[in-house]
Amino acid sequence: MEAMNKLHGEVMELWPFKGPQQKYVSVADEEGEGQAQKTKWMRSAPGSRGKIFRMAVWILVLANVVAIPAGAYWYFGGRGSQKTADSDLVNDVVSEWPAEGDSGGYFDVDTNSTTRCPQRHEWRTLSREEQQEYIRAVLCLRTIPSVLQPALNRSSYDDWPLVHSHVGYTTHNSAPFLPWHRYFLHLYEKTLRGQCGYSGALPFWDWTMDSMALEMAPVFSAADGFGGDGEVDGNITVGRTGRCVVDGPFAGITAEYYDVKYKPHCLSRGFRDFEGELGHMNGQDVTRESIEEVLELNDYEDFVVMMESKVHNAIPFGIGGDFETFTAPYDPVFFLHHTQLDRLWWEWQQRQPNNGTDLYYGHKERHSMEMASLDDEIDMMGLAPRVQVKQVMDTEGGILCYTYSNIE
Ligand SMILES: [Cu+2]
Repeated sequence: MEAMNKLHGEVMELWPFKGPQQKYVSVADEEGEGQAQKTKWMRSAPGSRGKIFRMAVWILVLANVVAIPAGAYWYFGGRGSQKTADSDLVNDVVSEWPAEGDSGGYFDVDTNSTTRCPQRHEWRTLSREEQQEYIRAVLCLRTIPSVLQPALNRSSYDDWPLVHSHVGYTTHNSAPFLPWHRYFLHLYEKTLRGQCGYSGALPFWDWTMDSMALEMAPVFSAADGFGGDGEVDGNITVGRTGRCVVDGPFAGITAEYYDVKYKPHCLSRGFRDFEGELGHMNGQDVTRESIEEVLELNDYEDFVVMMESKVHNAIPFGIGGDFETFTAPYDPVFFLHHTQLDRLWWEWQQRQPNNGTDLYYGHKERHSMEMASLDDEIDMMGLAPRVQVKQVMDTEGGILCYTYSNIE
């Protein structure tokens, strides 16, 4: 137990806290470029909205909950969708969004379902063709230009770790951890569909099915997944155990950043368990039983804290390499992991009154004493327009339209 805590402590040190903007500036200087981006990404200092606002917010929220579900039609805009109260706001979001191609619609809409929203499925339940199609679309991101750093000749693939390490960073250890990642995933899914012709929904990795031996999970298959552990006996590239991923479709791809430092290196993993033994990961925090304990917490703040500190952290800790820093989205498994976390939040919401769409409490952002509100904005650093937290509370309303396949 002591060894385990020590290792956890070391991981936390790898997740340092400094002003994200300052860090970006230093990265840009290191490269001698990117000046134009700086001012665009300066975030305003948090205001000093008092707690007294919470009551007023609640009234607004209750009024809004009625209007939100109507917005679900947006996703299928152009297919006879209805104009709704939310659609103006959504249209604003869409019009600012870079060219959204027609991707031909989801192949996986559950026609037996009462909802028209597509279902996200577990990775291993996809057909081999669907898996290959998803991998193709993810790799396609490496061929299209970056939205955030076009001058640096980066690709769209680089945008995701950049956003996550700069603005996503401030949402960890605080209330927006779940809604921020929900919007982030939604944008990723939209980009795969709009820019890379992907017609499916985001897959998730239900690690509860692999908790006995996470390293054997199908997502790490070289033939049908995202490749496996870093090279056995390879040189350490990043972090304590990261070594180049040498099999599967992502072998040899370059990650430009590590955490917030410009440090081009091969995509790296370094599986390890709590004892520091390589090649193996501990799954006790991601068993169905331990997840169930977390899902039973009825208070949002208790829930989000446990989701992040226990459930979420177990996977980056075990995978190591790029995944254990804030540039984790370089590892494509990041998105399957977070989609699973989003699914568990969705499951938790369904157990609450009103589908949990108004349950949102805690600190507004990391290291902030200000309290969170459903009116808070989700910042994507210029990758996409800001939206309010309340717009992503319902996966089948507001700006979102997706659901998850049934829990086994
Ligand atoms: Cu994150």
